Amino acid sequence: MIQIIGSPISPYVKKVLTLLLMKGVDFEVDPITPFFGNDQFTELSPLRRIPVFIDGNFVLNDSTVIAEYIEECWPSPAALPGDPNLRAQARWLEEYSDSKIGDEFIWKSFAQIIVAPFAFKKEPDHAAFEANLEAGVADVMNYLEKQMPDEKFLVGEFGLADISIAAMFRNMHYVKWGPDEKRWPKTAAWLQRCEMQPALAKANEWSDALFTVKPPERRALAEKIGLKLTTETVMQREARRGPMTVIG
Ligand SMILES: N[C@@H](CCC(=O)N[C@@H](CS)C(=O)NCC(=O)O)C(=O)O
Repeated sequence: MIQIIGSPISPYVKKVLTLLLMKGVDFEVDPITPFFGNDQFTELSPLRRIPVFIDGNFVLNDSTVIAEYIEECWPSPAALPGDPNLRAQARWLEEYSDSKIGDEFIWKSFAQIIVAPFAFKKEPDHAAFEANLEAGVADVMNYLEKQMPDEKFLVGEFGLADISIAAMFRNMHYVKWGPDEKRWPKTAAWLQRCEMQPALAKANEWSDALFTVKPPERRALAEKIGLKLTTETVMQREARRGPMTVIG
């Protein structure tokens, strides 16, 4: 049985869960927040980041590496286009999402407002968050609006580029921000279409439910909402910074 370590609230975990759901692959989840991982988590994830993919003794890190592996093992339905140019474009959009959108939506927004106060007892800087909505976040939105098609999805059928980027928007929803339909109409419409796709809708449903409780209670809630859990967890109670942590 495939195991995924990481809470569905993380957009990088959500990317992987959405792909597995879309391809009908069975999996179990250990829904931890990376800052609450124990020593075994460090063994499995040297950067102390989620997601981690485990299949027996085979362990993979990084959502992009995991997504490529999933695509190669379970090619249907395809998450990347067949045409090499379109495939490369989809990969670029995934990379833009993982790096630039992750920086603006996750580190400067979600992590500052939600994660830092809970995990590291650090007061959120609301002024910096608000200022960044008109700086880094608006830059991302202006770029995305130029990439958006009038209908359907970013690179043809619903796939990895859409999943990676749409997952990031859910974390902005948790800090009570959404795309202005007048300013970025194509992006707002595309996001609605993505969130109606069954696999992403299911992953968002799990994430929304888990977001209503604090990390220590998430495992119990995950079981109630129908996530298959791993028998063991790599969670501990005290928060720790990882080698890549940029908050706290
Ligand atoms: N490039 C990585 C990024 C993963 C990542 O940053 N995950 C966050 C959770 S949203 C994390 O584990 N952060 C912990 C840290 O950086 O200390 C991927 O695609 O998997």
